[in-house]
Amino acid sequence: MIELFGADYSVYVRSARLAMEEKGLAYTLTPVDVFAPGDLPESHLKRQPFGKIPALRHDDFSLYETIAILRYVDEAFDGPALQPPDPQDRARMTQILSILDSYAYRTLVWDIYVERVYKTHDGSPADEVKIASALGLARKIISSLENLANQEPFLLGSQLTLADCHAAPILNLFQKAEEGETLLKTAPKLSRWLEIIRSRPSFLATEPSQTS
Ligand SMILES: N[C@@H](CCC(=O)N[C@@H](CS)C(=O)NCC(=O)O)C(=O)O
Repeated sequence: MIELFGADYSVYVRSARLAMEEKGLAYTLTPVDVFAPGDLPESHLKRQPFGKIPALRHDDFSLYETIAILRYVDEAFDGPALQPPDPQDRARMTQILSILDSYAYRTLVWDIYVERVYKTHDGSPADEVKIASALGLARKIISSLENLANQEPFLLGSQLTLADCHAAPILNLFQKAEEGETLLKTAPKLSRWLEIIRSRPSFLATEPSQTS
């Protein structure tokens, strides 16, 4: 029995779900809304003391931190391997995961997508200063990922890996912002990859219930 705790709008939750979908695993998603007003339930803080999503339970084993969850999902279950056997390819995958966590999530999702698309839904103004200050780093992130992206169809070539699972939700949101759309036009390999990923059953099955 695999239970994931989190919300379908979360890019980190979607990364974990993409890996489970690609492995062909049955799991349940138990809703935890980290952005709901008020304190997070104690039960979630016991699972994830930092108050983030996702968290995973597999029988009596509990785990939090998305990269750990991604690796566990790949290594503990049957199904297609989501990590390359070659040490250099595996290092490349880990490098991409680290770039996504260290730089891309905050810059591309919070500083640009949330400001430009999510916050302005109800007519609130975007923080133009925040967006403008994020653009330099966004350019560096996109050009670095474009340089590291191998060849079609996936980021590391013929095998879909955890790097694809983690990059897809972040870059998918980023492209919805006009700045993201413009920047991704300068990255043909990433743009093509995003099209391929978006048409996969795993991506379609994890579409958030409220899309932007
Ligand atoms: N290091 C955590 C980060 C997860 C994360 O930041 N999740 C976001 C949702 S996409 C969250 O829970 N944010 C709530 C908050 O920052 O208060 C992981 O890898 O799982």
